[in-house]
Amino acid sequence: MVEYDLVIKGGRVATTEGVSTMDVAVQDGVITALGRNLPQAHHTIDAAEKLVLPGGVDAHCHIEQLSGGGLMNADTFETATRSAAFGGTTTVISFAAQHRGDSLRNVVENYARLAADGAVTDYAFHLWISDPTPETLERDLPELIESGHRSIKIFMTYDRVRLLDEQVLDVMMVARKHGALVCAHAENHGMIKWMADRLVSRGYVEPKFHGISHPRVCEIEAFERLIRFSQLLDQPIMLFHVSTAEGAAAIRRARGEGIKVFAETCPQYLFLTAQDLDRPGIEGAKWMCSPPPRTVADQEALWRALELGDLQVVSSDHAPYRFDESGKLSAGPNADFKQIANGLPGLETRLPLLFDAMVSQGRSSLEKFVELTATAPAKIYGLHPRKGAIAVGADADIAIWNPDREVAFTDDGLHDNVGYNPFAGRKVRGWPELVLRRGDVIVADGELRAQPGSGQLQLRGSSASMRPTGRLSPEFDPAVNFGAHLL
Ligand code: DUC
Ligand code: ZN
Ligand code: ZN
Repeated sequence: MVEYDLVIKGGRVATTEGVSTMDVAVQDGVITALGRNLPQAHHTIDAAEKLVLPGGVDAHCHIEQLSGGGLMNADTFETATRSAAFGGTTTVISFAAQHRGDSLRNVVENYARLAADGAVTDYAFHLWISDPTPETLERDLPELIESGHRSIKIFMTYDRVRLLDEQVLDVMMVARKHGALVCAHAENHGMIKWMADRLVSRGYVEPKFHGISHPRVCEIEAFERLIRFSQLLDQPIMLFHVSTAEGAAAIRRARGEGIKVFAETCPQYLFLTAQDLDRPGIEGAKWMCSPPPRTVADQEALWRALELGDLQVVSSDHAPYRFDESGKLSAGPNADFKQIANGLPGLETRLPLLFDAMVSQGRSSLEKFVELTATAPAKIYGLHPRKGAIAVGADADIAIWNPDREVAFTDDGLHDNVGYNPFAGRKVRGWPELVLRRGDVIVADGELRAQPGSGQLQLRGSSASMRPTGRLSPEFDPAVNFGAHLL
């Protein structure tokens, strides 16, 4: 008797808990059974010798978005999510980016419309706040959080978008009241601006000096500052794109103190260094991102921090700009580093790079790979239990990997609209050959099989990661603050 729409037969199925050979049955886009010798289905996929992994969840990517510097990035929802799908990712969280003067409600409506037209993966939005007016804080933000947009992004640097400390506290207070996670680009603004001006005024203008203008201590200072805000208000935070050993250590210490801090790093901090920007002329612009890639010792410290759980998530921070006048060279071929857009494409390469390092080369385990790239981000951002795991009741978002397939990255092999690959020249072993989203095959035989607009918006409930610990700081505790009620 035919019971299921689809059975994926005989693959090695991986969760954060282990790997075992079994069948996966799918009905109406949802995983309905896991086991051996499951009955017949309308469709069967033979996964013998293959790995059956949850589709990746990429929780940090910039899509069809105006940057902090005011430049439109190169990808639409269609091109970015197409690229994600080819790389085995089935859910992305990008930004609904409020710029000053924008109504947050309109911003979210606009991004939702763009994604509804173009996305081929499922998607959610971080609410990017750069204009915390009373209307934003008292009306739009609470309503949007309660309606399922459960994460907020704030910047501590970039002139056009950064918030002052007291504005950060205002945003955190709203998040606390309504149940959202506050994610941050945390770098010290003054140090960066001062260093950049000093470098340029002395003629140090090439892309490699971008890295020097973001001293490692500016990450450490801003992490520490935001951690203390989190402690003061008992509001959970997520520190984006950790790049330094000392940054990871600051997070480890804070977590040891019982402060609810989560943290992310990205492939560029695990695989690139400052030397990658040291190219003739302006070519180093291709590797310019903020924070900048650091040293091999930092890479090792970040890997260790991921393994120990100090850092929980690896996202791409896909921020796509072409190496031409529409993107990196918008200020001309002789621009100084201050005039060059920051960011790298990474939606498609994130999973293969990590799989190769963690699984093929044996740095870690398949279980940990699944955790960092799918299960942990789904849980932290409130997408669990629908997303991020091969489990009964979860959406059938599945990537079937050939663990032996070798791929050499080149500049023209990706499916985004960027035109170069910052990891070109590297070889990886392990590739997602067949990708399903809610039970539908969206990538097979090197071809996209999904229509633009077939991705769905994922509204989220408040998750455990978003809840305060309940340990009030003394200044917020009426028992010791002379009875003041401040929450
Ligand atoms: N830095 C950011 O802060 N955002 C996008 C990409 C980058 O390099
Ligand atoms: Zn950032
Ligand atoms: Zn970013």
